[in-house]
Amino acid sequence: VSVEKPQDTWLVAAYACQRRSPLPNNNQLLTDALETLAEEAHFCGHEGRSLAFSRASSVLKALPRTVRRVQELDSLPCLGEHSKRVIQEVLEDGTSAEVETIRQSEKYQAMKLFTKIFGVGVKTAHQWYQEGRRTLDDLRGHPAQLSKEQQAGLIHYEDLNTPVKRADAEAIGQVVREAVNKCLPGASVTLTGGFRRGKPSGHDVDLLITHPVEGQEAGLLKKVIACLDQQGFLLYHSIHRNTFESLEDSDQEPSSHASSMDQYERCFSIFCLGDLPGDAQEGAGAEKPSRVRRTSGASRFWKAVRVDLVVTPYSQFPFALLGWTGSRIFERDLRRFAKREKKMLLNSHTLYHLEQKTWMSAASEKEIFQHLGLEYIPPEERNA
Ligand code: TTP
Ligand code: MN
Ligand code: MN
Ligand code: MN
Repeated sequence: VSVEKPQDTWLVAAYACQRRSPLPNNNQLLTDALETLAEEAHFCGHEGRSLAFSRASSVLKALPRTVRRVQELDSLPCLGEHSKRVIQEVLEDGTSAEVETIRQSEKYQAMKLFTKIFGVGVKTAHQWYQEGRRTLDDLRGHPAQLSKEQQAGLIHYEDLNTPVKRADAEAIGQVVREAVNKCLPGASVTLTGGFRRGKPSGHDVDLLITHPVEGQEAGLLKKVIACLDQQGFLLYHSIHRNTFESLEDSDQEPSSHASSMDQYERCFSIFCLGDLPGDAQEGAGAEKPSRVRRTSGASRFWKAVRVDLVVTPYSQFPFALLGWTGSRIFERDLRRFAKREKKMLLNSHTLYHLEQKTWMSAASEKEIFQHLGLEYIPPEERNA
């Protein structure tokens, strides 16, 4: 919670999960600069440094108005010397020489280009950079060296790097809802990720699937995928067991909950979202998407869209919802707060009390905040 004090300084809590971060960001110029530094550090494998810049940026997102003078920052947490120096530069000159140098550097640009390919992380991008590759065409020349995922990522590069609009996200949600209900009546589909936080657009569509009768959701993902595939909606898909732990900071995870994890599956996919002129006439739902087979490149009525599907048992639903709504910094700080301040381990399945050695159940996100002794922050204010 940030409160503006009369002497023009702010009180901002140290953990992102204790702050309200609504969407209008009053300090975009500053946060963009800090996020470039965070990204550059990430590209170089300096995760601690990257996180520090991300946290600094996140703090500025919680401020109720635009920063004008660097002195206003004195009371704020998470702002290191380096971040403050860059902020000062941007405040004075409108731009930071360090940030501009990074943005124009060959390495940053190549890393940025490569990591925007679906299925490519920093490690792969860096390897390609070391091998002297710089463009997408450099990669297209060696398709055998690419995973299936990366090949799909290259084919649909332009579409997948065009922001997905909310209407498209809702339309895909509806398509998935219909498929899910065909496979398992009574199951629900919830739009999570950035769209649940109120963002008008995003890089993908995150959907969470569950059924109120625990256990009914087992095996559902495979059926839903088969159903969607049969209807021609899928350009690419791969099913994984939940891999949150390996992607995120794994040091904060309870070690044994394998049995509950077996039912927790996710699918990375690329949807074919289209509006056939013919289909639009079908009914009132002009928004209703329909797949269109790829024919020639000339005039297209379809677009490739990244979709993440996650199936969760009902008892874990609030944890999954909280875990998949983000933002990433908000999630990170929830877990860090739980561990450091409450001696609890939080992930997208459970909350575990380390000292009482008990799992704490929750029927809603609100109950999870309560267990953690945190004021409830609605999704629209989790844009940390
Ligand atoms: P993203 O879809 O990566 O991000 P986003 O929806 O906030 O933003 P964008 O509009 O760019 O899509 O991730 C959404 C949330 O899902 C994020 O808070 C973390 C969570 N998540 C997992 O739980 N497991 C994973 O493996 C990944 C990649 C994300
Ligand atoms: Mn998303
Ligand atoms: Mn996602
Ligand atoms: Mn887990």
